Amino acid sequence: MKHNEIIKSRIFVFSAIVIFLFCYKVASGQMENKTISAPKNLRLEAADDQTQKTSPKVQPVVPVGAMEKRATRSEPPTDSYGGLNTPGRPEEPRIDYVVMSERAKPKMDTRSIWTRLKSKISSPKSDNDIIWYDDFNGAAVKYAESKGGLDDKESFGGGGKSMIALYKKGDHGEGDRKVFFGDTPTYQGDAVRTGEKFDEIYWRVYVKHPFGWTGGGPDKLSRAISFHASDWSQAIIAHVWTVGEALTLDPVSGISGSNAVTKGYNNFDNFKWLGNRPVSEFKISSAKEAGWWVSVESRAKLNTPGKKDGINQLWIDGRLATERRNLDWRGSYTAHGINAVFLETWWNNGSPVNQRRWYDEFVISTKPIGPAVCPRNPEVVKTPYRGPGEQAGWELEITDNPNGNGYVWKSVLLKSPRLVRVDTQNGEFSGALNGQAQLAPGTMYFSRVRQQSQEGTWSDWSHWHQAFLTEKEMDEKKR
Ligand SMILES: [Ca+2]
Repeated sequence: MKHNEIIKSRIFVFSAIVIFLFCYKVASGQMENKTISAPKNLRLEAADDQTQKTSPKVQPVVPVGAMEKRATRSEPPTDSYGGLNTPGRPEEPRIDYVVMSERAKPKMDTRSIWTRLKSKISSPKSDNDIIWYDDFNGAAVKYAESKGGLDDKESFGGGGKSMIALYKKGDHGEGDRKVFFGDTPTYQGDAVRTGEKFDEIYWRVYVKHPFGWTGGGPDKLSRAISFHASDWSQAIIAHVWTVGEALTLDPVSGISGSNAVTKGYNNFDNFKWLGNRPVSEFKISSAKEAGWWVSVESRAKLNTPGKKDGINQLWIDGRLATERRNLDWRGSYTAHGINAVFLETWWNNGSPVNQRRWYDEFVISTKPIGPAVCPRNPEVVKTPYRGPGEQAGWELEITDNPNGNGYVWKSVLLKSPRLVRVDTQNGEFSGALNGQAQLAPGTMYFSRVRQQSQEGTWSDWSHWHQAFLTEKEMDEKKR
């Protein structure tokens, strides 16, 4: 009996072990199944990654002379700020931006670079008017002073970055860039084009407000300055400021006779304000014009010493928006020219809400700059659809005469979400360009656009806007 009991207990133990092993195998099999099923995709991704490493994708060959035909540019996101799903008509759209010609982009004068490198090269190229250029796309453009960051989700022309003008509720704003040049008595070590004197400059920046922008315009956008002392005393200022939702010019003189009389920065007591006017008709900071990149170009021309012939002008979206003539900006003072330009964000009373706007394509030049230069078959990008349901299509027209009714190109009903190339596939050239396959060289054009909902309801046409220049023939030869 004792022997049998031992055998029985051994059988029991053996059976228990077998059952245990069986259960363990099933359990571990299930676990194995689990662990295999979860990382299956990861394994596939790894395999794909490996494939890409070993056999890179063959890039399509772009035919020589067909650089503008890169219409394969990917569509921009349909909406960065949330769509507007409301009944009724679609909102009146805008052209957000145009894609710039790479070869016609402004190039900073080599004198600027040489000055900064403190090189002794002494025969500067004299056919370049650009004192400063920054597309904020990440190239190392070093400012004497700067605050605030860059946004890689917004850039004029798509791709790249822009400067952020950041507003927290109740704050005056954060973000600035200060450029010193010519005969500046301050920041000489960080200045460009030192040893030169500038009595006239142009400066341009693209400005974009987001959909939903509120509170009107921040008071300060930019200013050109003639500093006359190293303590930042100003002889002349050309302010580009805001009134309500519009822009205005506010020129200031710190001169009496032939002497600069200011002491220190913003020495208001010794300023002669030449008048904060006129206000632009275009309301750049209105809700209606939010959502697209607008070109703002300014000009300051000091008066001939002793004469009242100074000029201050402002162009918005390619049109002269406001101007001052016959200014006595500097009396007969001649010791310093214009030697700094600041981009600014200051909002006197603070922003009513948390928000941001953007600056891009910043140029300072000795000659008129104008809006961005595009290939003669430009790629044009609409603002994201805002309206009931989905977008069914949209239409674009291009004109060289924004005050008339005619157009030189009209699109077919476009089905792409936002981007179109102005060519014979997507529309028809007419009027002065009848039978052509491209826009004319070296010409300024404007665009207007409308969009249609799924239900077939059209928005209003936008006004003529988003001015752009086409490449000159000399640009086209830079292939
Ligand atoms: Ca940019």
